[in-house]
Amino acid sequence: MCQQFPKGIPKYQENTTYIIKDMKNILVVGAGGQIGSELVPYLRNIYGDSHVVAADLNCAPCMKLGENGPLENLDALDGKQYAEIVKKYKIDAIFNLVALLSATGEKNPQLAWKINMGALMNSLEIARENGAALFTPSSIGAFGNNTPHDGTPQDTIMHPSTIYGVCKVTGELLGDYYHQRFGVDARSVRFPGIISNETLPGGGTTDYAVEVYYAAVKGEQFTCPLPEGTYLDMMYMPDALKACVQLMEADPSKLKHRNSFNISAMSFEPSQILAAIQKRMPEFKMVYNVDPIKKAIAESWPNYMDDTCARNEWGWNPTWNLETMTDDMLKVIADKHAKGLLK
Ligand code: VAH
Repeated sequence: MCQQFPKGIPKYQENTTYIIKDMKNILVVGAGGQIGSELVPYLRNIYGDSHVVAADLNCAPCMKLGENGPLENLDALDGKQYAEIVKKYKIDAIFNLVALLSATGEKNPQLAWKINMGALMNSLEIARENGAALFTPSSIGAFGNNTPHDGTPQDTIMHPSTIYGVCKVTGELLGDYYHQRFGVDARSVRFPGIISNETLPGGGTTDYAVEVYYAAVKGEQFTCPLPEGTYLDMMYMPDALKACVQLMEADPSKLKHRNSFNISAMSFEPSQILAAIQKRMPEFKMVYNVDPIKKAIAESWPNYMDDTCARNEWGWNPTWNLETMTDDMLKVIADKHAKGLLK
């Protein structure tokens, strides 16, 4: 039987000796990305700095992840190197965050498939060979035009129109297959667009909802690539991080689903995030210059998902909404701006 994901110990305190019966070791692959750069410190705060290994193809932008814990340079497509790192650190749980996102994928679908699926297959095989649990996120991108857009069901038509979505649906099927066929403890959530203030996302259709805050703080007019009225399911990073740990720590006997759970937090369209920012910064301006590719992708995705299964099977319960997120995003980004830390 594969080992379960480690139970979170109380908030990790430095210089404290923990008698940790079954502390495990966690590897985050793609640690330098939008999610990984915040998931690594979040996990280290729970499980201990030395128990969370950060790995990325390009460690240069995420060197600070190596300041208080292990950091490895890893090409997730190199199965041999990947397996060596898993054995070196006696890894029991892997978070595979490697992906070319939706808009980038449409520019080079063949490369997107190679990277997204190559990294996933290596992750699944290495998890199988080493008895490690595996978390690989899916996305609202796994749905398509013929899926109900409002209250998108947990179990429904999955017919995405992007290579990113095709990779996500394939990944969900592979995760469930590896669980049923080999007993791999593979779990996953379908993330909405994630909004954060640590590492800028790259090449996503939902990136506008991050970039708009930076423009506001810099006093710049923002050009929105999606048309007014384009609703999308969105989530603030603290809720996304909570979901990663909550799902991986959930009692497996309670899980009727595994790959992959709908999780939802808020749904808004560009004029609503504009209004939320203008409530705090009345002089902020936004104009529209619609990107037809991003428009087509966004219109094929859910306005909001039904996340009842996640709530019932592992206690999913988001805490951030557009108002509280806007307050926090503007505060954190303004602090960075004042310190000259914005690129
Ligand atoms: C993208 N941010 O836009 C990613 C995400 C739900 C969207 O997967 O591609």
